Amino acid sequence: MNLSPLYRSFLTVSLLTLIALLPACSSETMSQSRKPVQWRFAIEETVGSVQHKYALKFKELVEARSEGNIEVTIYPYGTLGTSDQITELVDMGVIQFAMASPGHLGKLIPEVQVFLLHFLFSDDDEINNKVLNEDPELRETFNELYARKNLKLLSIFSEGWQVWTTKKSIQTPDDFKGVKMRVMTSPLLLAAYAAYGASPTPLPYSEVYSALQLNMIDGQENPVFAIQEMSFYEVTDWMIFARHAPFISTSVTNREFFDSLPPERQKLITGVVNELNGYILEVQKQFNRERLDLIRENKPKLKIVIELTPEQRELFRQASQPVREQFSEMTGEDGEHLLDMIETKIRALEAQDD
Ligand code: 6CS
Repeated sequence: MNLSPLYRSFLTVSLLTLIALLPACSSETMSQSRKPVQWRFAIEETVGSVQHKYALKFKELVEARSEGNIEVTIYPYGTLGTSDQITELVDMGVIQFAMASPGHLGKLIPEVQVFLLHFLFSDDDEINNKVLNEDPELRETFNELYARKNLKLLSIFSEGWQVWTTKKSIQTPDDFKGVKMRVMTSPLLLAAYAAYGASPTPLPYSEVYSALQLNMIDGQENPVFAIQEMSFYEVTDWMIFARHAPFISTSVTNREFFDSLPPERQKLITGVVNELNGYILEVQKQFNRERLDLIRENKPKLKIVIELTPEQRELFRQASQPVREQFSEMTGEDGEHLLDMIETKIRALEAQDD
């Protein structure tokens, strides 16, 4: 396999860390020895990110509510591997908790790619949050899809709007012609950018900066906070807000591990993650706002388009519609039903708000 040196060293570090972890693998039986039970939580982002804040709050609440009987260790991105590898570690039970973003998880659970469709979600994050976390029918459907892969879905949350950083100005679908756009690894994202005429290039998160620097790609998308902390703005010239899709992530645990827990521990976990939904919404809004200011300060020359005109957005919306058919082809009737459900529920809540 032709792996880049960065990726090769990344894999080596992951493997070594994994080996170091294995003998200490936690289990509930360890609680009998009065030592706190170890729960491991891997995130797909670095220290200081939205996912890190989520994991820190999870740790704080779980440790306090278990009165010191549980200790949570957080593994930031880069310590255990790529998103795909982290999901595998949860499936194997090596770690108990992780973030699993649909941008990567779609390879394993195609239906979660509904979260990647452009111009589906509401401009109002509270509405998206409500539909994704409080609608029993939708949650039941997703719970079942995750359970088939030995995962228990804990929560679904937005980390803010995806924003394009590119080497050239992109304001209409025509501008995307021939642009090598980095996407996460779920197949639907290839379809989403091919629909605009771009050349989508799937890459793990850790390789995006150097790929931009070496001109192997011409652009990428991520929420503002991630663009700042991964320094993607340093190696691009434009930052464009099209409000085409939110970056949605999910937190998960190993299903067998969760099912083996006593009911009060299960309740502890579900109580904490439910509480985190409102918390993380405020965190992401604050991070995305503050870090845009930091980017501006650090690179005054960056051309920032906030945001495309309604007419330009409409061109993208129209060009994105055929991708829904590709989603249906990838997921069959169940996926179509899921898409219908989400769309109907979001539009109904929007209508109530008007
Ligand atoms: O672009 C990515 O691959 C990553 N972006 C974010 C904001 N979180 C995790 C994901 O893997």
